[in-house]
Amino acid sequence: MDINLIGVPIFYGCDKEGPQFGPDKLREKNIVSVLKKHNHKVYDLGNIHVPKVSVKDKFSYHSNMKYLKPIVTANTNLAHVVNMSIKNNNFPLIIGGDHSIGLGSISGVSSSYKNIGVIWLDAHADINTHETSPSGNVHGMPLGASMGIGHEDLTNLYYGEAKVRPENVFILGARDIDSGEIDLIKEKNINVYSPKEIREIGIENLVNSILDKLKANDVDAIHLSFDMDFIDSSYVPGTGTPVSNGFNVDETKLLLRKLVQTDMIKSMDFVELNTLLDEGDRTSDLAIEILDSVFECIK
Ligand code: 4U7
Ligand code: MN
Ligand code: MN
Ligand code: MN
Repeated sequence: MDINLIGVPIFYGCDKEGPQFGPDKLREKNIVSVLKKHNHKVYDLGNIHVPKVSVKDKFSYHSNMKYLKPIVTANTNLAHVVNMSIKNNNFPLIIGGDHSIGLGSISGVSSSYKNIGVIWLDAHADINTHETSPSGNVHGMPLGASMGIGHEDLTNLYYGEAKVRPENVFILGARDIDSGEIDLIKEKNINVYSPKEIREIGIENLVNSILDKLKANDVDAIHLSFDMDFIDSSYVPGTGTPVSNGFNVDETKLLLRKLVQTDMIKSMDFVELNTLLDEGDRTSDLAIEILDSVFECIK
C-alpha cells in the first residue's frame, strides 16, 4: 500500500499544549522507516497548516467552542489533502494533534466514497455539541459533527452534509461518556462498546459482527480513528485525558490488527499523543510500537 503520512500539529481542540508536537516526535522516532519495513511505499506529505491565534481569542469565535475558527480552517485543509490522497489510491495516515482532526479526516474520506463506516477507538465518545459539552473543547465533538450533529460551522465542514450515517459508526473502548452524549447515543441508536463489553463478546467475534453489519449497510470503506486514551491510563502518561479501566497494550494491538485484516480500513487517524505530559518517551515509543504492529497487517 502507498501510505501518505499527514501531520496535523494542533492543540486548539483540547486547549492543552503538547499534542502539536506529536507529528514531529513520531518522525524523530523514525515512523517512516518503521512503516517502510512492512513493504509499503511511504510519502511524508508534511504537516497541515494550522493558523496561529492568541490565547486571548479562545472564545472570540464561539462562547462554548474554544478556538473554533483555526480548528475549522485546519480541518478544511486536512479534509482536502485526505480526499486527494484517497482519490490517488493512497492510504492516508493522519498523525495528530488532538482529536478535533477526526472531523477533517472523515470529511475528506467521505468525499472519496459513497457510504463510509467509522470505527472510533477511544475512552470517550466525542459526540458532544456546543450545547452539551462540559468543557467547550472541540476534541470532544468531532464524531458527532461528522454525523451532522452540532454547530453548522462543524457539520458543514468541507461540504455541507452529514459525512457518515449513525448506523455506520462504532465507538469501541468508551468508558467516560458525558450525560448529553448518553442521551444522543440512545436517540440515534449509536453502537458503543465499553472495554468490559468487548472482553465479554471477544475481540475476534466483535470485529466479525461489526464487519457483517457494515457490509449489510453497503459500506464501501472504513475509516479508523485511534485515540491514545483508548489504552488504559497506566500505559499512556503522554495523553491529555487518560482514563483507567481500558485495554492493555496486547489487547489493543490485537484489536487493531484484526480490524485492518478485514481489508476494509482505507484510512487511519492516530491522535492525542501529548509529548509534554509524557514520562520520558514512554508514550511516543508505545505509539511507534503500535503503528509498527498495525501496518504489518495492512496489505
Ligand atoms: B478526546 C470530555 F467532558 N467528554 O467533551 C469533553 F470528559 O478526543 C472529554 O476523546 C473529551 O480525548 C475528550 O470535554 C476528547 C469531558
Ligand atoms: Mn478522542
Ligand atoms: Mn479520548
Ligand atoms: Mn484525549
